[in-house]
Amino acid sequence: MTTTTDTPQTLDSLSQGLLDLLAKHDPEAARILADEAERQATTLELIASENHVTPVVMHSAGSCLTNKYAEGYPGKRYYGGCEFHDQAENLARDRAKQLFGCDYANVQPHCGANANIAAFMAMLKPGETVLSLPIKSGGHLSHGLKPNFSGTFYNIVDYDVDPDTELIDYEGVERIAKECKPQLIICGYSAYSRIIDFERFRAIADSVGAKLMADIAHIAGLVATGVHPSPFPHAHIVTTTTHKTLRGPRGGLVMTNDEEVAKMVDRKVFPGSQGGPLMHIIAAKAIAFGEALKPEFTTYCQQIVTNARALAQGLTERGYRLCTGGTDNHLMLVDLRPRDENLTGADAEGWLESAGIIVNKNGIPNDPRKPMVTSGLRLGTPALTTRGMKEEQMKQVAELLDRVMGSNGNESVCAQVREEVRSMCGEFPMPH
Ligand code: DSN
Repeated sequence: MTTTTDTPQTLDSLSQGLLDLLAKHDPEAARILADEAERQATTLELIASENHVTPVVMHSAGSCLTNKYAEGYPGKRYYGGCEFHDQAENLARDRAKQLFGCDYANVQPHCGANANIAAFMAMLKPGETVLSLPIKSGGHLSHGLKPNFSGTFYNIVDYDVDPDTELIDYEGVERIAKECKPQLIICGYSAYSRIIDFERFRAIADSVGAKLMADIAHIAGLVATGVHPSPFPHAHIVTTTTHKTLRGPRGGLVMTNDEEVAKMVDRKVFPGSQGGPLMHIIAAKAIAFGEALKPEFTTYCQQIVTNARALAQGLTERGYRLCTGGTDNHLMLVDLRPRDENLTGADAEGWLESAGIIVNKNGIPNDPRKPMVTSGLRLGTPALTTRGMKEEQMKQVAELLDRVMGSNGNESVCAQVREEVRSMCGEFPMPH
């Protein structure tokens, strides 16, 4: 068992203070938090949808605003005592609008899936048709997976990536849209490494009288800083999470330029699908958006992409195949089979974790293996870039990844890599 005194020095002072307090108050919970802090500080985080927030964002997410009910919106609450909650929500809304260059923002969704529930309810009647990319090809479960609310209450039609290039098949999207006449077309993905052509999607939507929804959960930070083109003015509605490349607290956000859509979104978030907003998280969103408006955040996002390209190159040189041939953003989908046809994503994920490298297995387009096995890994650079790593470290990470996978998870190789990872993490501490 790790005690709080074993917590790495990279822990920020407020986290250390909390752990000290908790060690007296609830040692069992203190141990869990201390162990997780140590895990994060001493491993390489390559999950494309994760990041390390700054201490101010982290601790604002645990502030006194958690004590308050504030159902409603600024100036129109169902509870008294909301003066500062109104200010916090207005600050978050104004900064979101400034960051993404749009007219309306709802900062209340608890997460990305909740943002998408509100967006579906605002744009569609139950049973209407949605054209989207399925999860097996890089889409998200809230874009139409059968057991999800989206697949349960709406008529979902799939488009796909081109089987040869693995790029979005825009001609296919257009052809299927003309056939199925959807009310809504969704673009924006969880495992797609290339630029999304929002303008082309809008032209397709217009040609069939559909609305366009862009879910920029993964690329939000890149969009906010101009490192990826913006879905505005093309999309009628834009949803996102706030905790991936945007590096805010875990949460969701819905944006639009259309006043009527904005009114519907507000109604569908509250009371449509949520009750009391998480005001502590909304305050932390405001603070994270403030960070993202600073010039250094643009430099950070540019480095995320530079790092992704360097990591991609390192893996390609070692015999792995990158879906679509590479990356334009923060992530890459790695086909493991050319390196070793028996290598699975599930095996690689387990071996790498034992070596201190955290990844997720991920199906590749037309993957013959099941989703819990897969032939691929999805890797992303937002978290390592937050720690200050650059191209040189990405080459090193590619070498470490290959050493583990090339050894078939050999225990002594994993143990040796674990030590090298620990020492790299010491050189590149967590935000503190
Ligand atoms: N689960 C997230 C991801 O990893 O991409 C999407 O919500």
